[in-house]
Amino acid sequence: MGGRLPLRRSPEVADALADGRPVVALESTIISHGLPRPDNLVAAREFEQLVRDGGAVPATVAVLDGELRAGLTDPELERIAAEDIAKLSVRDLPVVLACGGSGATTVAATSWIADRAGIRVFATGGLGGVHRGAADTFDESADLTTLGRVPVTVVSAGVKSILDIGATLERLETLGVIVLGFGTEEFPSFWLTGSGHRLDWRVEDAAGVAAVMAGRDALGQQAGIVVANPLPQERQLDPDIHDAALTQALAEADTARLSGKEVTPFLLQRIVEITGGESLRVNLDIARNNIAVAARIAVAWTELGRAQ
Ligand code: PSU
Ligand code: MN
Repeated sequence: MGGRLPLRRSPEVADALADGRPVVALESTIISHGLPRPDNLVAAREFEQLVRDGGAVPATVAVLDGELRAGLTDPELERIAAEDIAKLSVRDLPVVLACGGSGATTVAATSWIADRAGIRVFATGGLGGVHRGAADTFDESADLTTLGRVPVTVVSAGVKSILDIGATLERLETLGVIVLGFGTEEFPSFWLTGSGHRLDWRVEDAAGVAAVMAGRDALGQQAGIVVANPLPQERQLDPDIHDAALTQALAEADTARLSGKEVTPFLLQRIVEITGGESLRVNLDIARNNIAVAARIAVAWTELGRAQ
């Protein structure tokens, strides 16, 4: 048993991979459930353009009609940005393949598909992690366990302070996921430049990340690399606005007794509403910043391949 994997790369992505040119995977749950409509479609297009501006080929990842996809057309991006698209994590993939379904992919599912497609570098906004109160609820994103098993390099601005950042870093350590501060020793907390949590390792540039990727491969390690890329302090969300919005959104999620995959989208949406869109401006800035760095890493990675 075990049939052919229904995985389709766009022609442009397939050509780039065959020629050893840089490709950056982009996550789609940030489009479907992480950003409000209609800004999300504008953002999805802009994210692809930013990868191109950085000299790489964009591969937005999703599942459409029972097929894993890496690289979407514009009408397909519209489908991801539309209402009612499912949020798919890794364990959902076999089920949607079986029933011919469609959905946007989380960091976990995107990592899995990118790896199957032969793509090594991937950009997102923020990772999922260990939720506050996880000691009671066991709510920990499958992003963490999946990154422990898939050798992709994901550029993010850390995890949001809606999560338990210290516990998230402990879990990444246990799972063997490499965490590199990109020009920083402090793990960022998404909207904020810092979090108070120190990192063991700092790299200065894309070539430094590519060198760690090469070392990981040479060792035969399977875990992923988290590149923690903070916004500069002058572009972060105002910390007072941040703290107030966070407190309110967490209290509302508690009252609403949410669980499972609804929790993260609820918190993200409420924080945009509570901050009157200010968090959205910063969110988009973060995604752009991460995509630019991911493109540089993808370029450095292909240059390293050619040098060997
Ligand atoms: N954090 C963000 N923005 C996002 C997400 C997380 O700052 O859009 C999305 C990502 O797709 C991530 C997912 O993989 O939420 C994690 O969801 P969960 O906690 O249900 O695993
Ligand atoms: Mn969860």
